[in-house]
Amino acid sequence: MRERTFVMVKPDGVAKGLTDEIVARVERAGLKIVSMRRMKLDRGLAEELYSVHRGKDFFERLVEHVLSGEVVVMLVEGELTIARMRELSGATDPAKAAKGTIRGDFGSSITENIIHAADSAESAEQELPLFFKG
Ligand code: FUP
Repeated sequence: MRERTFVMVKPDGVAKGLTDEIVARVERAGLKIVSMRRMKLDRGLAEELYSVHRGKDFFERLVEHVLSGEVVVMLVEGELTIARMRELSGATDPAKAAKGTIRGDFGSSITENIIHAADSAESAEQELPLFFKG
């Protein structure tokens, strides 16, 4: 099933110079980056992106992290893209993420875990329009 999903290289990933590496991994997985943009989030957008986590103890830390520098947002398309981007990303906590995954290879903590990838079709539908029109 052809799907679209939302992916974001977080500020720690951009700062570590990992954008090209992540683009290469996504493309090698046979997925297509339809659109990509480097940008700085504002607080409203960051809080909307993570609105499902509002009220949790890590919410403020998470928002502060994604506001701490530039991010690279991507619209990614392909067969089973949502599941495949989650596989490429690895477990949320880099300490638990498998080697060969983006978080397992490069993440330093559960907050500084390099990449965001929508976790379901519903999340992708909510997140994509925040960043990409049409
Ligand atoms: P994921 O979908 O893998 O990004 O993970 P979650 O939706 O559970 O969490 C979203 C983001 O919240 C994670 F990328 C990192 C952050 N987070 C924390 O900082 N602390 C936690 O205990 C859990 C999540």
